[in-house]
Amino acid sequence: MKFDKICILGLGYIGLPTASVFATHGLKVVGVDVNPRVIEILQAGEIHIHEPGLGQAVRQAVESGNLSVASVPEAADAFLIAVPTPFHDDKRADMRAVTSAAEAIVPHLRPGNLVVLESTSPPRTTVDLLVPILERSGLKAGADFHVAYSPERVLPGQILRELIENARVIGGITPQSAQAGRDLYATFVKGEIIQTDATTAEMVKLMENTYRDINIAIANEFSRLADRFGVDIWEAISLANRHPRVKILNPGPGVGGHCISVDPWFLVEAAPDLAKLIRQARQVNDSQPHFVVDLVRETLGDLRGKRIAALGLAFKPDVDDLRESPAAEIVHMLQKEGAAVKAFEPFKPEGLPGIEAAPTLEDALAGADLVLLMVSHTQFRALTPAQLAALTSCRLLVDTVGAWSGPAWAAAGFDLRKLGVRKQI
Ligand code: SAJ
Repeated sequence: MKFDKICILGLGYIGLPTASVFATHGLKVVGVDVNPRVIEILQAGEIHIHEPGLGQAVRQAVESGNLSVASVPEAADAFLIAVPTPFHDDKRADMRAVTSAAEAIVPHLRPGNLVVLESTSPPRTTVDLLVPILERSGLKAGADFHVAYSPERVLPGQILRELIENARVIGGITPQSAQAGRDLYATFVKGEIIQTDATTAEMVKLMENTYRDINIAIANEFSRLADRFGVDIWEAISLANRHPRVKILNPGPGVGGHCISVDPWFLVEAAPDLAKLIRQARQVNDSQPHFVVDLVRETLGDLRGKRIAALGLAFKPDVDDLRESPAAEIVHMLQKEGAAVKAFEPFKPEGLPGIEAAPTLEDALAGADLVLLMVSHTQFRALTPAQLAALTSCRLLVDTVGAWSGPAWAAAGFDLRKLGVRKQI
């Protein structure tokens, strides 16, 4: 199938890079977002998210004349849905954005079109939710138009490279739909393109993130065990990983972001009787912030009135994304115990409501009783003991991400405590 024009619904972390890549590969792209602020920012030549290289990619796409933005969809050869699928308070998937995107496509759907869902969704969403909405057009899915599910698999921070290089799974509601999806993504994907059915593709995506969540959960549980037994978890992991078939991930303050901390719940929701290990892993990772607060309390004693400099609020290194961030949760928990926390997040200096944001590292460190490292941003990891010592008189450090190590810290007068390492007294 040949595609000249594509309409992309949702211009967030996935939709915007995808729109710009399609546009720079020669397609006419209409990017649609329901948020007027996003449209305004993009029309002014700016972008609303931080992702390395994205600003330039969007500018190039707009300058090529191939990318335009709008608040409603219009007729096109293909429609791509890349809207958020968060969860409700009870951890059930919130599919409202997918539903309204599908509804917005209906008036523009024509015979021969392709509709692709990229948003992470519970198993069977494409066939049970998306298709019935699209068929309100009076057209028959699979016969009159194609429908496919294609999970995005890109890593925030590396999106533009991974979009092009990663293997892509395309699940069609029919083999012809999968083939149409392949024809579309072949526009820019250099990785392998694998065709399957829609529900398998949905399940693949959920399995990938659940697999990672469970592997991080075991690393976090190991950090608790190491602490109990007087073992340095960072050393133990690096030794275990010398085994040719072992690759333990890193413990940390918890699992955040809008993917790994969310997606496994879609499987739990769909089959609670079967997804027991998945639920347990989620609970382990969700409870990790408590272990960080315990560590801070053990180090500082009663937290009332104590001043803590929190380094990092993002959900992971070198991104500006604060969604589901364990670091932010830890700050709130410390505040509840009476600590005065000043947080410095270099990628989002304004921080979050309810958290005192320090505009600079120096500002966060001023007068601190303890420095709490929660995100392994390059900038923090690169700090030497001498540099930090010059910035603050505080000598009490808690590192929850294994970024700082070695005798130089003690030599510079620091008392460095780490998650998963019991201080031997
Ligand atoms: N984390 C750890 N320890 C580790 C690795 C990560 O605690 O060893 C934490 C991070 O700090 C972060 C969270 O886990 O809080 C998730 O970070 P991540 O880098 O593992 O993953 P995401 O959420 O940025 O992106 C994931 C990726 N999925 C997999 O690696 C299987 C990405 O490929 C997906 O496209 C993305 O989810 C998504 O959009 O679903």
